[in-house]
Amino acid sequence: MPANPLLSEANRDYVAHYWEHGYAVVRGLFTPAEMQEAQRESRRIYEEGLKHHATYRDHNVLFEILPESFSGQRYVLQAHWYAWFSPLFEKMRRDPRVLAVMEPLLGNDIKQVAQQIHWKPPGATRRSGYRFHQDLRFRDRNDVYRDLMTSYINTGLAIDPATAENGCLQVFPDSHKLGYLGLSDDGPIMKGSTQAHEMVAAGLDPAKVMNLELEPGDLALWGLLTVHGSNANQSQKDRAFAIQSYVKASSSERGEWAFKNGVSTPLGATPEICKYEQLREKPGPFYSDDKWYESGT
Ligand SMILES: O=C(O)CCC(=O)C(=O)O
Ligand SMILES: [Fe+2]
Repeated sequence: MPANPLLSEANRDYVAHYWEHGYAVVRGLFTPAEMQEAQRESRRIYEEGLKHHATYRDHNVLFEILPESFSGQRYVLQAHWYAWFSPLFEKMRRDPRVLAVMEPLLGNDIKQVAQQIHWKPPGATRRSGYRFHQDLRFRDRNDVYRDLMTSYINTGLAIDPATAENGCLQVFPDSHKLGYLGLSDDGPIMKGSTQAHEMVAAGLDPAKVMNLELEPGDLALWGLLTVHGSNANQSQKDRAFAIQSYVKASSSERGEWAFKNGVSTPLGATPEICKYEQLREKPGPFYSDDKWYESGT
């Protein structure tokens, strides 16, 4: 394949790495200046989320709120599909550099099925970790998604520096070769932590876990079968991480177009079904009364 001029030489073996190990990191996809702007925009989105007393949904837009009744202060843990009110992130989701990364894996007809910022506000420690899981858990396991590793790719763009201390993404290299393991299928992933015996029972060696420490602008990639998670934030620095999931358009009826025949494609007039099938019957806006964060440790 001809070298892609949008990717630096150091970044050109990520495709082989993804195949071999189930994840990859592309360094410096966006510039420091662009990321400073993205950090400001991420804070603006956070402030927007803080206006909601509880988890809020309007079509694909969602703010996941940890309310003051639980933590003494209100925190925003996630925002979904902010492209609907953030022109900056609407453009970044379909930036030509994203196509350059995705094209060797997904081709050039690509839809996006998730867009989420995950914050780990220092005061929200008890609910800022993600137990180990495979993202296949979140998808219908029918034939909407075929050829798992190259019909669907998850990407995580570091907005803030992601470190071991503030709960960077962690992966089990090569775990995509093990099939679906059912990790954390017993409850919410944003609660508690995966115990070593659970990893061992699933055939994983806890010593093999890898921290993906990232600078702003670095992009991590992982597949539907790659075991990953992250620790709670143990530092005083937040970790804004922008997760975007891309699919080969021919293998998914869902999603918003990102690249149509290689052409960057803006959001249309109305939202498409992405993650939540309920979008059709219950588009919102509404507040959720799910208090998933309350029980347990
Ligand atoms: O934000 C993270 O560290 C991981 C999130 C994740 O894996 C997920 O939401 O599926
Ligand atoms: Fe995940």
